[in-house]
Amino acid sequence: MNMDSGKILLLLLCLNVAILGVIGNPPTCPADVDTQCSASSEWKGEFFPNIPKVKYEGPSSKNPLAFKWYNADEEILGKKMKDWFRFSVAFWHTFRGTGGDPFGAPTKNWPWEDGTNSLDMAKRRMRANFEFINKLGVDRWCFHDRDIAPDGKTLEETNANLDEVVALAKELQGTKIRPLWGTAQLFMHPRYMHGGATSPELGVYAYAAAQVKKAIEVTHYLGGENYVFWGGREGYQSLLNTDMGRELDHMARFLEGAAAYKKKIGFNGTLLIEPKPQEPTKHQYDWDAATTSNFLRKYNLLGEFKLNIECNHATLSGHSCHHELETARLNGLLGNIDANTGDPQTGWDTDQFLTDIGEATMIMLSVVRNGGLAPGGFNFDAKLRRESTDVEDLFIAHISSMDTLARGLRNVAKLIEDGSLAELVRKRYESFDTEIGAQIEAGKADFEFLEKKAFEWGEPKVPSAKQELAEMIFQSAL
Ligand code: XUL
Ligand code: CO
Repeated sequence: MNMDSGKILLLLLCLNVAILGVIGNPPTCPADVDTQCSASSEWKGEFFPNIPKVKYEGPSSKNPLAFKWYNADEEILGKKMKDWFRFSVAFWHTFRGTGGDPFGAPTKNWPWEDGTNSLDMAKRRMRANFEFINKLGVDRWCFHDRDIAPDGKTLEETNANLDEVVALAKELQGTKIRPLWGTAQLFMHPRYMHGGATSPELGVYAYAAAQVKKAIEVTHYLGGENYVFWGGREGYQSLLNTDMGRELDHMARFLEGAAAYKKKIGFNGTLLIEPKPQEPTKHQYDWDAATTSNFLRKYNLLGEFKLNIECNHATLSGHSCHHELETARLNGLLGNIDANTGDPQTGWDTDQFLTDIGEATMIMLSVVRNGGLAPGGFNFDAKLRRESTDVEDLFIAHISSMDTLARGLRNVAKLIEDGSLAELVRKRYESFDTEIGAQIEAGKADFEFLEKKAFEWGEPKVPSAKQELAEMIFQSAL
């Protein structure tokens, strides 16, 4: 090739690139590649071009981007798997999680992010959210108002930003996808440093009410099925400067106000309170399921609210997730699960994806006893580890946890079919399946009567609890 033909070829190549740049295919955001997307808010390409729609391939599959145990339409215990779970993607972790921690900078450089919190960026992120949800094959998502749209200079401007992003979300949802729940973020902004509903400052209480009012409205507009209250800053740091009684009364009034407004606008979603013992406050008022149930009972709010049990919050309060689920269920309050898990060696809310099959089986025991969670479901309140930085890790994490919970459900079906665990429990209480047992359970055996029986029967024979046998039966189903 001589010099001239080389130059001509170079010219043709340049022309080709220039023409493609003008009229070529819409740009895509390639996964696992360092390039940044175009800055235009109108950018509508594929965010995850290397990830196909996730399918069920069965337990022998080695494909990390396929389900091995979660088979959405398969019926287990009389319900399709997708209806037992009603899985939801948490916008804040999946699309706002940066990998930053108190000791280090963000580690995630998602190709669609431009490093700003602009309205344009919020819209582009929303498009990524719905492509993710569609490819994962779930029908639900959860959000805080401030994750999805940036603060403005005034409350009016902030509401207008929210409306703009919500309008796009509504369009992208289509007919199938809807929020499992929405919520208001009443913990990031410095105005909420003493709490929202429990702030000693009246102006903050009013601001929080306005924010929740708006968040309920947009959740309703998007067809949301529930609305959550997580009171991250509704608690105290020191009782020396706190009027706890007054703060609890205020919190009850606030929740009453939300319940009244929900009815006023015809929102039929369930209102859910999400217990957590502490972090960020030293002591959060909604410590655990039992504390929150008692709060609802005291303030006559039992008919208006249910609970959203988060597994990592359960372990922080010194309980197992299963204990919290059973406490909520037995009070008729099991509404939703924030599916995640903590770390046994770490004492804070690590929000990890749940991958322990035993724990998943315990969780599903409660869910099956509850007859499912609808209109609640399983929200993945879980984030990638700081060190997991590939776009595909977002998919792998969700798939892995969905499979874990699916195995939990399949194991519960095995335990029920086998029947020996239920029989073991039945046998432990069979002394109450008698005439006198029935009298006691009906509240018809007074202490004089029982004393007579105790004298008559003498020292009772106490049988074994059979815990190890129960554990053996449980293990054999995993
Ligand atoms: C915080 C937490 C929240 C709630 C919603 O620990 O779990 O993300 O789920 O505000
Ligand atoms: Co949560």
